[in-house]
Amino acid sequence: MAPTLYMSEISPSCRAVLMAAKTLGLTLKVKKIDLAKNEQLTSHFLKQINPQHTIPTLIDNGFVIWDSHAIIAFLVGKYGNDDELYSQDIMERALIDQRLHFDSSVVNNFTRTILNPMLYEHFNINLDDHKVSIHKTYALMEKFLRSFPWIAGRKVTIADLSLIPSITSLNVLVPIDKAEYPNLTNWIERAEALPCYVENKNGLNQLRNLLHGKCCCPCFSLDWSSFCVRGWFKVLPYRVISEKAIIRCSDFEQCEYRVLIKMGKLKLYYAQMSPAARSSLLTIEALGLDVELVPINLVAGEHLTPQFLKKNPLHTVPTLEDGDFHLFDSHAINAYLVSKYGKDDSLYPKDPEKRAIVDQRLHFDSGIVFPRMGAIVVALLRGGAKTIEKDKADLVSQAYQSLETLLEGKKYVAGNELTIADFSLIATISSLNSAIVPIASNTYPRISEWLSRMQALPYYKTNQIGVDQFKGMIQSKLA
Ligand SMILES: N[C@@H](CCC(=O)N[C@@H](CS)C(=O)NCC(=O)O)C(=O)O
Repeated sequence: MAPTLYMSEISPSCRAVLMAAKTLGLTLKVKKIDLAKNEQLTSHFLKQINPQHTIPTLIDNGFVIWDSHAIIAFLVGKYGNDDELYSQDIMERALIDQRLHFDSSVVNNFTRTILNPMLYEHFNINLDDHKVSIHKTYALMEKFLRSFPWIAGRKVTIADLSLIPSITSLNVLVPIDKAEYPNLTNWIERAEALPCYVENKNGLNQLRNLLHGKCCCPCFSLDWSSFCVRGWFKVLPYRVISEKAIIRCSDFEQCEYRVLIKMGKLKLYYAQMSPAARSSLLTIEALGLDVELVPINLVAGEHLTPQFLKKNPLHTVPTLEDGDFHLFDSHAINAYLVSKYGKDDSLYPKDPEKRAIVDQRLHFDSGIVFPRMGAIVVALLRGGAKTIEKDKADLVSQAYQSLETLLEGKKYVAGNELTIADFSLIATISSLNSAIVPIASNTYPRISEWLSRMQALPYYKTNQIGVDQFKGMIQSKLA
């Protein structure tokens, strides 16, 4: 029986799944969900389909999975004929994963904070507030595409299929200038020539038409000044220097980057206080790996030095160095470490259904929980806020509610086995619990039990040390 996809063509994430299915030659039974009518919030949808009430959600022979990235990886694993779209090569896959989490945590946030409020919540958005962040995202894409025609190398991968709908939707809001972003423009043109692009085209046109009445960008004739400031999220500022650290070859026709990667001792650039870095520390401990830990002082700006930017243009910790291979994004790093150095696959199972659930939880952290925490931390640290805004705290509580539901009948977040999804989520959730929105055991009994279970791990201390530092920092900013 064909898998069922709950979707709306207007949503970039749903279009990504449609493009993947088309590429795989897979027919899906499509059930349209109208977000404007809150059809994702009916008790049937919440109880039977997806308690996190997001689309796309896929049901395949009784197996339910949501998050477009997790769905696409699952479909390729189950229905793909070879590893074309999602290479089995550990390094190639790590790069694809990194781009997927870039989509999840950076690009998709524009959907959540600009498009969805405009379309469904009737918020007036001043695009001027977001233009700098959007241009930084375009600039990063431009760098990613400097050496290769596709976003993770020479071939189309699921990272392209995820990013094409997100970026082309952003292009409707803030047009991409060919002179400023030639690589990005060429990539979009290449994407438009793909047979699967038809699955993006229809929804993109619908989005364009819908926004026509609501949007204030220069491609429409409406007046900017009629839109007031709204929107709680700002993408962390970043500067782009070079992608050389990841891809050393500028001529993709002549050279396979994997050949150029020399192996050496593993190094992790980290900050103990950083939840993302702590998830990698937990993974390293669980795998018993010998890794040189290099502390990066974020307050002193050590992540903004030219040397560090060469390793990671997004200047985030953690960043992994494995010989000449550099990888950022904790979720991608943790998956890479287990795939490459794990004695078995228990922390990141190879079984397609189990892996899809772990992937979905990883994207729940990178796309939902972590950015909600980030919005609060940025307001306190850089915005001069002295209190935690109620709207932002409520979003954290909503994420707790989702996690509480996800933990039903499970010891760990993705089932009864410990996985890297536990490491990502414990690092973020324990930080939130310590100083931002405390978790009451009577409201969230399952989360509380899971926290205790995680605290009992022999190597949990590495997280606790950072949580205590994080708590001290947050408390020092609160009035
Ligand atoms: N999705 C990324 C997020 C990493 C991240 O934002 N790290 C923060 C510390 S928690 C950071 O390095 N901030 C410094 C900056 O962005 O300049 C991951 O999982 O690694």
